Amino acid sequence: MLRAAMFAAALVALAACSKPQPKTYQVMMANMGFGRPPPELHVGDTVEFVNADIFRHSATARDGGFDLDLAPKTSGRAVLTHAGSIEVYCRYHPGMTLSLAVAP
Ligand SMILES: [Cu+2]
Repeated sequence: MLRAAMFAAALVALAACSKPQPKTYQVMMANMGFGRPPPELHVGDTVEFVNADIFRHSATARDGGFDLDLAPKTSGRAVLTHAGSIEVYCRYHPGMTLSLAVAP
């Protein structure tokens, strides 16, 4: 019984090792705009939006994947759940846009 449990635990550990570890990337929001998108994003990674501006902004995915409402000097996180191009905008300032390219 204990042996089987240990074997199962080893399998889980192996599976965890074979996949790249998810990473967290920051995207700044300042001067009424989004900063540079991270150059390399994969499914499972987290994007932390940091509102360094003096205005309230949102980081809203057009596909409905996430919608972060960020007061000045706050931040919020979104986990990337699918591959593809994610278009992001600010609900308060529709001219603020960002495109995230997410690899599988
Ligand atoms: Cu805004």
